[in-house]
Amino acid sequence: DAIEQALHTALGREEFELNFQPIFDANNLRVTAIEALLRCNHPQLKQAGPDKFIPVAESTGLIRQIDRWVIEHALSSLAQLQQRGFGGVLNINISANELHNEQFPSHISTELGKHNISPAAVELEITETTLIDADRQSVSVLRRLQDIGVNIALDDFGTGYIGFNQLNHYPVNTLKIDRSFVHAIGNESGQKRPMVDVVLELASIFDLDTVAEGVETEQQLLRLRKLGCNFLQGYYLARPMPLTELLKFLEQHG
Ligand code: G
Ligand code: G
Ligand code: MN
Ligand code: NA
Repeated sequence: DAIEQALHTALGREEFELNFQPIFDANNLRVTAIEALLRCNHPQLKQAGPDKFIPVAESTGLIRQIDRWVIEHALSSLAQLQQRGFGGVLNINISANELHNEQFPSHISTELGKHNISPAAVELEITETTLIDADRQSVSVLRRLQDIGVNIALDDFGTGYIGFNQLNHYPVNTLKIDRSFVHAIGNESGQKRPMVDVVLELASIFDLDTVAEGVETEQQLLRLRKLGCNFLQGYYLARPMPLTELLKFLEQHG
């Protein structure tokens, strides 16, 4: 198919690129983490965006090459950030696919060593829907990743239907609250409190860190801070940007 062809071409021509979006401490608005986001300059994929081309990459098996590319470039960018004094965490999105790849934890370990990066400086994001499907093998891969010392975040949290019990047993450090909950803030007609409050309470029961995604207004920021959300990410605070811009941004906001 057309997207698959374009992915092959893009991989061959190094047409991928990472953008970086800062994540802020909700209380003092310091940058505590940065999420790496994949972009592709191939004309067809630029249009489509990762939402469209990642699923194609997953179904064709190209995702492993893409994930490798992302990890390699994310870690070398993190090494540059650290040289400029950044002491926070880099969040890297990985495909569900890797949870069925027994070699994945040792690949991460090798790459961390190669770039001389401490595992605690990395958080791997997997989508909640992925974890719902988790079988023994994926849980054991996640556990091995945590044993190495990297953090695990559940992305788009609240869009799936993960159970209490699962949350208790899965190796997870952080919940990234889906932006639909953030957008609902202020529109909770007939509800006593916003849904996001329920998610925050759930996180506190399991002693998990919380990141609110898609923060676009000051009202949302103030509300999330008041409700005790730990970290904030969204256009109101900073958009995803290339590394050179990020370095300037950090100089101004460090
Ligand atoms: O950045 P953007 O909003 O276009 O991202 C859309 C989706 O693509 C998000 O759900 C995000 O998790 C996913 N995504 C972005 N970058 C990567 C990446 O490097 N690897 C994987 N597997 N998914 C990514
Ligand atoms: O699913 P994941 O959280 O990985 O997706 C991250 C995507 O969300 C990025 O592609 C980024 O461009 C997008 N994003 C980041 N901040 C905002 C925001 O404030 N509003 C919206 N609508 N999208 C955002
Ligand atoms: Mn993400
Ligand atoms: Na998300």
